[in-house]
Amino acid sequence: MEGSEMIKPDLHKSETGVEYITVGDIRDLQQTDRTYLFHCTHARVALQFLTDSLFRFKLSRGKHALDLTHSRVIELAARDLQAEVAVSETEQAYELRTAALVVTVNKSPFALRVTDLHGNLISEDEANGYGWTKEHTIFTTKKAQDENFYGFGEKTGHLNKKGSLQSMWNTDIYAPHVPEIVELYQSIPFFISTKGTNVYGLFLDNPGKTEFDMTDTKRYKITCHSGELEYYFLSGASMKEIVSQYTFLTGRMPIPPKWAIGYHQSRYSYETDLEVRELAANFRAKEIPCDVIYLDIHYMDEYRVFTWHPTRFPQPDKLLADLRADGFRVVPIVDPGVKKDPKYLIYREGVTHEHFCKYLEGETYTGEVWPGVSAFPDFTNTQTQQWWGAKHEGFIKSGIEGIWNDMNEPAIFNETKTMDVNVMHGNDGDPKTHGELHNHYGLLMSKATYEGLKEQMDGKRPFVLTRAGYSGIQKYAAVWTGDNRSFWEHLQMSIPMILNMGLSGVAFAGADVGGFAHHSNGELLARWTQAGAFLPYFRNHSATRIARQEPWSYGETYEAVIKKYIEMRYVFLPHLYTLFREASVSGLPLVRPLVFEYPQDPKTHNLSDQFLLGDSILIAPITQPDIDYRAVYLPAGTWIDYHTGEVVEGGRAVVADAPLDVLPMYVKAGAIFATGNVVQHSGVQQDITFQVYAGNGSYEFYEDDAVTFAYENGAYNLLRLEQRVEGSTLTLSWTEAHSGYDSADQLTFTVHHEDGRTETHTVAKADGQLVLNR
Ligand code: MIG
Repeated sequence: MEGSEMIKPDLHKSETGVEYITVGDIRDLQQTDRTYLFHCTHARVALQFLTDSLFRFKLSRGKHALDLTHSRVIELAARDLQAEVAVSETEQAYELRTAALVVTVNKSPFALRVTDLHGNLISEDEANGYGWTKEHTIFTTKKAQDENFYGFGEKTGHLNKKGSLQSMWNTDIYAPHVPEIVELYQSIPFFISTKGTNVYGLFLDNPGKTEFDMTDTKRYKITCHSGELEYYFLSGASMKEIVSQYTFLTGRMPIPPKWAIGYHQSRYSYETDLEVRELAANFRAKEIPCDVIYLDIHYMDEYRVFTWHPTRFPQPDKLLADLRADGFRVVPIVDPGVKKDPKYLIYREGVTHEHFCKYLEGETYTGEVWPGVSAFPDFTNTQTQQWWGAKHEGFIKSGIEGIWNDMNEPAIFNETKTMDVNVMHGNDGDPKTHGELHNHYGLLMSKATYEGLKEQMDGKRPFVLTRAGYSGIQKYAAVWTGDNRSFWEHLQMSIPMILNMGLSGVAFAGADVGGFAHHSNGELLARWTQAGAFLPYFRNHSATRIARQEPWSYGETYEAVIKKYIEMRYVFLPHLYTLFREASVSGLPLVRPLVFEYPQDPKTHNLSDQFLLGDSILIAPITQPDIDYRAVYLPAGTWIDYHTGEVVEGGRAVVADAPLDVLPMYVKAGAIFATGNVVQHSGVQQDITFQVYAGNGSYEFYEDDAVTFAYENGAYNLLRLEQRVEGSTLTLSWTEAHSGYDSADQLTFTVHHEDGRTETHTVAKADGQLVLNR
């Protein structure tokens, strides 16, 4: 007689007829200090609590021992944590209880159900939701029809990823970025789920190809093409808490040098010394602020990395010094491909010291990129990272402080657009195929670059810009969104893309302003500059053989508008810098979708044609041609039109006036933020004015020397300001929360009263208080 053993669901054929093996039932639970290890019919599963609200899940198929080493992207501080967990057992399940969560682990079949301490459901796996075929490991969890999903890094489409399909495989996509393109240059396998007040995050730590299918109404499915299933489950009371935990796990960005957050000008390519000098002179003559000029691939000698073209840039040191004296920094591009040329030192060293990616059999892998046949450094080895980092020595001696990493998916000119997935990576002694580690390549190149620069820059902060990346990229580089086009649709799309990157830990992101490929035009460039001025990374870049895109390219009317908004960038620079510092401490993004601050308001759940800078300045860019008005949704509260001072009650949509020179902006009553006078580059000291919008609120203003790491040793100021309105008075008070950097001993305030009046006062910092009539 056959018992019910025969119809157990742990070994069955999936709908496609492929053999699908599931984890099966729990046979035994073993607890070794911080790990709950479940021995199941066909697998072992480990659960580890890093904090009360954050646990790690790791599966090992078959009888393989579980490798519990954390991947390289998990921060050291997160690796050794352990929460207090109480375990109990019933006939059906084990229950793991912390001070924040209850994880019920069903025995037959193995499945997790996560609730809060009051039994409110946070997440629940499908029965037999963990399984694998020969090719894939699959994980399915229940979801609600009205569940929202955010994050996923650099993706096309709208803000809310519910109902979408996402795939993670760093890809160089030149074809227009459209919603059906699900793989771009970055892969951040992390999302935030929200449903009512229930919020959680899931980080799938897998650098191979992975897919997230949220299209089904009842469940979502995660597929890994390689590696063992490993994820971190993050719970918290708000999206803010989830982003904060995620960046605690994968790291936060250091404060960038201030010049890196100014206005940047690029082109593929400024081809000669003379062209660069003329460009710089033009900015200064026209008094359009600019901090950085980029050198794209033409500066190199036959595209050999770490070289200069002998006739186009005959005297790089002289050029860089002259530009520096005029307040400019120069950021050259560095691609990973090293030209195969036995006479070329970098190639020779790479081969001799085994720094290049190889096949298992020992042959160096080569692929075609700009320099022709090229070899690719194996950045998974620390020694290779160090070698590469050290190669920036010449640049640093010439005064370069920033590097632009491109083509680091890696992009290779062949059918698959990348490296052969069978190439091996040394991986510091734990060899893996390229297919298993693909999405780490760009991350590790930028790590090598950042660390190499930092080591050699004498205490100055390096700046790295990268195209490819993975979770944790925020520690090393800013990210730009690659080859967009000069389409209004791409201006539109860049906003949710950058917002979702911010929710995925990458606070320092931006798109090519004006559009990379395709001809731009004056109106598009003006509108794009308006939006870009308030997004974290602000660079105008355009492709070869298309219309020029410098601010003055489309006539005086447009130039004036573009200039006005680049100037606005500098007016807001002290505030932006403060927000960058906040992001470096908390991991929270500078620019936020409205849902981040107003999650209870359903109108915000997929709103991304407007965004918040910090928590109180609402920016509503124009993203269509020939429009001089638009609808702006103002969440509950009192808002002030930045341009007219008009007071508007929120909780509704308003129509904003937006002739070409107006970017609709609203400030929340109670806000305080720092502004500066217009300067031509960030190296000029600005006079600070605090803009105070009457109401109740507070602000923490940050300042330091803007370029060194001295702040790590306390050389910074943190001024805490607060305003209270009561009866007929507005009381403004401030204290120095930290004082380690020499700055002005007077403070200037411009107070914007509810009735539209403004008044400006300069007072001694030592006063600590200012009382005004409302
Ligand atoms: O395949 O270096 O996305 O910004 O200008 C083109 C030339 C290679 C792609 C980058 C773009 C850059 C271009 N690069």
